[in-house]
Amino acid sequence: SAPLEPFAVTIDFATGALVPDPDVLDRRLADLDGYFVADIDDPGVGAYTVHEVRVPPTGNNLLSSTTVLAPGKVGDEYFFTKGHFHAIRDRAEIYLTLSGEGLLVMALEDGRTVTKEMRPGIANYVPGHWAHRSVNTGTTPLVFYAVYIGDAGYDYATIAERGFPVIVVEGEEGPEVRPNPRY
Ligand code: M6P
Ligand code: ZN
Repeated sequence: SAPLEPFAVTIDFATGALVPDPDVLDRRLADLDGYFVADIDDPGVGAYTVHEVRVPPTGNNLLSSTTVLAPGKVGDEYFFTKGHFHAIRDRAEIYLTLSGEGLLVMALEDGRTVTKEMRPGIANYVPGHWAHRSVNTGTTPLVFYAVYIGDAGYDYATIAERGFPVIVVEGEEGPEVRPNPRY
């Protein structure tokens, strides 16, 4: 296909806002119904916003976005993104954290799980085949920039049905990663 024109976007590291910012997706707790162990009190509460850089979603392009994940908990569980496998399973992704703190939970289909710290300056590499979810364990928005292969696509169904093998909860001494009782 014909070359695209080179371009740039400006990223506000504190808010995740892009300039220009044509494609913004808002997720409320209502969109995460059934994802937490405890019931959601207020489905209207905002959970996260995704700001997407607009390029064609093809295998020769890199899609990218910022995600702004609010601090908060449902029961003992910190707010998280839905999480997904890529529809094309082997497609990889990089997360660069811009502000806040959290955990990146990654799981293979056989249930093997790896959890990595997210904080400003850390670039997390998510190889193909690993489902990925970010969790805000802090008290400020967790903001990160994601880059992934354009034709990766989304498989939400597996996570929506089974969840991740682990949950991240507030324990006595801070965040704890525990087995998911419903996995
Ligand atoms: C990151 C990327 C996006 C993803 C977003 C929210 O920005 O991985 O592709 O859409 O996080 O995560 P989810 O789609 O799982 O809700
Ligand atoms: Zn992804």
